[in-house]
Amino acid sequence: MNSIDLRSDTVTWPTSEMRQVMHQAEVGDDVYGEDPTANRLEELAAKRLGKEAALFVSSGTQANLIAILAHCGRGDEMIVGHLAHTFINEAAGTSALGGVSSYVIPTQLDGTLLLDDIRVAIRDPRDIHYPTTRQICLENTNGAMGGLPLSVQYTRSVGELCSEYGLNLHIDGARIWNAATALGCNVQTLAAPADSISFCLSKGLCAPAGSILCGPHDFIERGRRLRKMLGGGMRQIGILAAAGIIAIEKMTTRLQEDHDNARRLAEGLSDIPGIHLNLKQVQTNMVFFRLADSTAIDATQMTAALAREHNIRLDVRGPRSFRAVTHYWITPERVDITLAAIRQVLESI
Ligand code: TLP
Repeated sequence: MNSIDLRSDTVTWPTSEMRQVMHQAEVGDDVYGEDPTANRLEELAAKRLGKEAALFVSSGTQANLIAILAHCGRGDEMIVGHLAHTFINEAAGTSALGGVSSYVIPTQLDGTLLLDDIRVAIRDPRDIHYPTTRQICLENTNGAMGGLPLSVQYTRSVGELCSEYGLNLHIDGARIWNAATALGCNVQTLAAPADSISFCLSKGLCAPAGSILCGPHDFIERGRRLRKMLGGGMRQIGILAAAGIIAIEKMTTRLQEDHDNARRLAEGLSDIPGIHLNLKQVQTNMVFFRLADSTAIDATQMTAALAREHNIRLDVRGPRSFRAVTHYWITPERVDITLAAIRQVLESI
């Protein structure tokens, strides 16, 4: 990777070990259930997440969509945070394709949804005016709120609320391994309160494509049909699944390095005049920061200068704000190069 690309962990290239196993992967037609490598990946994922079964799907968006369509029917409703990826970044697939209504409540600064807000949002099933509440969606880590991990205790409390009202809990766990790493807990413990959980192989875990959806056998069987309906039955996917196995076996155990690099970046940024950030918000692989109002350039001009002059890429998140995401290809040296470049751009204006 020649540029220093901090826009997201989705930009990660597969490792050389992944490329090797992809080359040698045993394959079959996965729509017939005959791809041995895809089957191995699904078994491994289900076991690691502590769920009965798993489904290999094309993307995090598809995993969430399948989960929601498998839990909810047309006219049903899910409760979701206003900054949840499922609500803002998935092209409204749940309403466009599933006729599922979203009851949107505020995502808090720590990425949680308030239990009181959830209670208010749950519809009275006896009132025929309302859609039927079926599901609550959580996101762990929360991508729009600094990549903050939701604790085991919080997740359990939402799980208990779901049991009380007979609702399903789906966790968009695109970065659940980052959450488990940051919290120092087993990923199974974080997944336990959820009826279903998705996670991405293609982000910090470096696989070139693919996500996993986990849950009970019958739910995954419904999901397999929905995946076909959505055009996601992909035949010889063992080539991709082989990289996914390395992602789970090898890449989930090294995420602390990415978190340490994010902290290194955040601490360095907080020393640069004209940059504001909240160090407490940096707990995983994301750093959200902003330019002081007095700075003569805005975020778009700053990223253009960094790209043009230093081959460094940042994600613009607002007129003066950015997101930087660390990952396998961002070493401590690359963090230091980035800090020096940002300092240089700001000093030159
Ligand atoms: N997130 C991407 C962008 O779409 C914003 C990113 O760069 O962070 N859930 C969460 C929490 C995500 O952050 C993402 C991707 C997804 C689901 C969707 O995954 P893909 O891109 O595989 O569909």
